[in-house]
Amino acid sequence: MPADKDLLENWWDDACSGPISFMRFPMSRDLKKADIAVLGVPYDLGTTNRPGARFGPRAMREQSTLTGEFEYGLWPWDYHIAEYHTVIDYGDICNFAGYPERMIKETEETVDKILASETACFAMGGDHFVSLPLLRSHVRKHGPLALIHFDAHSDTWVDENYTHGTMFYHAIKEGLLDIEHSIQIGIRTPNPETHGIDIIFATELDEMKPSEVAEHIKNRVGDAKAYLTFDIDFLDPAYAPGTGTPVSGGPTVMAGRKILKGIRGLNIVGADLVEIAPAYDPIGSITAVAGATLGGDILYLLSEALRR
Ligand SMILES: [Mn+2]
Repeated sequence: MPADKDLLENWWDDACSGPISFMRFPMSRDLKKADIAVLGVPYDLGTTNRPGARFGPRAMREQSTLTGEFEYGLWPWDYHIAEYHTVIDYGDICNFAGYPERMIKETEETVDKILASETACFAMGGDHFVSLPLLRSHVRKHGPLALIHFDAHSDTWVDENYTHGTMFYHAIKEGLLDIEHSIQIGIRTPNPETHGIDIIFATELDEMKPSEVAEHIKNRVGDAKAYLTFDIDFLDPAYAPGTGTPVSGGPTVMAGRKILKGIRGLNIVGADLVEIAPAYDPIGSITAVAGATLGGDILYLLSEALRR
């Protein structure tokens, strides 16, 4: 699709003014004109510890007015996505408070609709459980997907309950994952069963350069169609305290950004960023600033995959 010239020519100047949408992309549900849709899934009933990730999408949107204000795009990417693709902020899944099964249905139906119109989806959680309905829709469209999973937790606990620690066990059980090309990065909690997924533990990560981590991921994923999921608790709580289950000993925001930029070129067909619970940010919205920035990086990865 041609560049969104209208957007580039009418950019908001100030981060503190104007309507709030993700990176200033227009709020719209016109999928015919969109290459990528940003979708909020403000659900946190899967949380096992501190709740509050339902406010993640709103916090990411607000802080992204700064990351997305520049007509030149998000540094260090050297162009603006709008030069190549039309991005819309589709708004949120809603009408499910207190009804997890309704959230699952609404999310799958909405994402099925987005993907059916040849639009890619970047979702903002919400707790990490939302990745299960998101994955189901993407697999219906693309077939089983390699999982590129940034997290302090494996989220593959063998447990029939639906929580934010079990959804990738369910994804494996449902046959959604291309295990041979899947990888988890940053794990630093007990993980009794890997299910055959490759893992870069946080201790290993700390010994590696971000470029080495990126190479390792690229070698594992290869040319497989992939779904990228980024739990903000991948980062050390020094950079992301505003989250449900923080774990000390994680990487910096810069390491995360370098790894993401380092995997450009992978065939990433869908993505999410989850677990921002802004109420636990001590001051300055630091977790949401990190999430908005990393979310921008992920949009670039999706855009570059579309151009492959
Ligand atoms: Mn986690």
